[in-house]
Amino acid sequence: MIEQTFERLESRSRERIAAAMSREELEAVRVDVLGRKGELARISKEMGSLTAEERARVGKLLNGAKQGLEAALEARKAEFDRAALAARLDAEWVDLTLPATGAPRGSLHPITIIQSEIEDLFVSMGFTVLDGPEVETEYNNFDALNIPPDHPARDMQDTFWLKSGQLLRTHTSPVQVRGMQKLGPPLRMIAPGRVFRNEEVDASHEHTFYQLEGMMVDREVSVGNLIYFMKTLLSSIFRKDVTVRLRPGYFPFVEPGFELDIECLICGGAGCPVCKQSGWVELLPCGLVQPNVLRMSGIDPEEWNGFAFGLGLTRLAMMRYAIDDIRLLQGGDLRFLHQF
Ligand code: FA5
Repeated sequence: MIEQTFERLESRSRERIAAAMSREELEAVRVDVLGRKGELARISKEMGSLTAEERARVGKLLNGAKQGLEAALEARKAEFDRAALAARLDAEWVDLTLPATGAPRGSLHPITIIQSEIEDLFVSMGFTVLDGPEVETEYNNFDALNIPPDHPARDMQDTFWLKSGQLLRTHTSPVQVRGMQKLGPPLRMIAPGRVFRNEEVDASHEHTFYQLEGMMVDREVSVGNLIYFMKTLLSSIFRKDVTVRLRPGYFPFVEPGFELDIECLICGGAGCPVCKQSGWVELLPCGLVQPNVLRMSGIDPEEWNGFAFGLGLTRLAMMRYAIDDIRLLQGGDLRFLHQF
């Protein structure tokens, strides 16, 4: 009986559909049963030899079987889809109630920390913070500081010259010149910034480093005033007594000029590569402003005088944090920088 043939075919196929464990196995069942060379197609081909009445009966059975099996295949496929989705949701599960991990936070560079501390201190004492360009004129960097062309003091600082005839400032002292012209007397200013020298790099020398210039112009400024401000600066940065020594220093723009050295805090004065085994670190050259320097910037030295200093900010950072190699400061190593 043809009906039984269909029934057997359908129930066998349904068993195979239920037993299929993957989309591939399911597809293989579909090809075997419903494909162009499948079992239903074979029956359909044989219908040509039937009578019209039989053909109508078999055709109906054929369509019924086809629709029933197609639905069973779709249902099984949907089961696979649901299982796949459930597995994916399980694997990609995210607990939205967990606290966020947050973006990694940066930290301030040690030189930035010290610079802003010194700025706050001097602002509290009535000083203005000035900025100057890193590309300077020869006049501001040298001439106006009483260092005329051919003066041997020009060789004290190896200069990077630009094709334009300008230069990369070798110190922050040109901002003194700009400050005197901009503010006029009396004035109190500081100017932190980056300076450049064509120098051999070692544990305590960089070609690019930071200084912080300071200047006060008023009536009857004394070396006593200068020493007071320098002491205040050092005790505020180190928050403890540090041993310093003052010795004569030569700079054409100050007279008298001093070198204020600090006992090396890396080795405690015993000698190391940072202090070049001397136990002392040159930190804070200073002095009373040379009258010519005032005059060249339009200030009458008969009426006004002043002091100036040029703090080695990079070296100060090294002393404060006991950093034993200047190259670490600009090396960009985050493991180093994250300590501050
Ligand atoms: C000057 O640059 C003067 N303009 C300072 C000054 C200003 C004197 C006002 C008087 C009045 P000097 O070349 O010594 O001076 O440099 C000042 C400080 O910068 C030094 O004491 C030192 O701490 C730092 N310094 C100098 N060269 C380097 C370098 N290559 N690397 C790191 N720090 C340096």
